[in-house]
Amino acid sequence: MAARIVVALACIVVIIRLSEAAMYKVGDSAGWTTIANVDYKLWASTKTFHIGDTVLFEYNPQFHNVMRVTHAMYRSCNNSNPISTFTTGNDSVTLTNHGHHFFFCGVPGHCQAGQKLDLNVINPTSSRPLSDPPISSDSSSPSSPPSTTTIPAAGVPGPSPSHAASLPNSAVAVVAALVSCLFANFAY
Ligand SMILES: [Cu+2]
Repeated sequence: MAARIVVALACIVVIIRLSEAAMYKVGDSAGWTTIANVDYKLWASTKTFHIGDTVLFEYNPQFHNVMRVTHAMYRSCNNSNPISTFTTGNDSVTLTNHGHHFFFCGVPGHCQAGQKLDLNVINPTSSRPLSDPPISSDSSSPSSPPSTTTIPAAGVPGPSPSHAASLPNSAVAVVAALVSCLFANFAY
């Protein structure tokens, strides 16, 4: 009985967080570019990303693109086999799972020039009271999981590179969370 209440409370917390999903424009006013010398690592470190949040890449598609890649590809700026590629110049990506999410511009030289982004989405189930503050661990931290290639865009049909997909996506996320929470509750 008590377990059910705990699960139900956890569900409520998760759902409230999902319903407060935020949209972040990568690089703020500079957008996704090489010419403004934006420190995307610094940019990401000033934010706390939650599941359901959306990041928006705004750029001139004549000069840039967005590739979602694994940690290994990110480190080596290897653009040969991206997980997904976005090319519209106005690409929003909804963060559907916790852990690190790696992106860079696939135009030769741009990743090396710093047009790369490592987002860490915090794990809602591991938020403990005060014991360890949510440090925005950098990509080189030894505590990062070995291969966080958990990028199956949970339940969302396709890596929709569409604009204005943020609202429906977060709505889907909320419904999915509700269903899975109810499921978990009944499984007890
Ligand atoms: Cu570029």
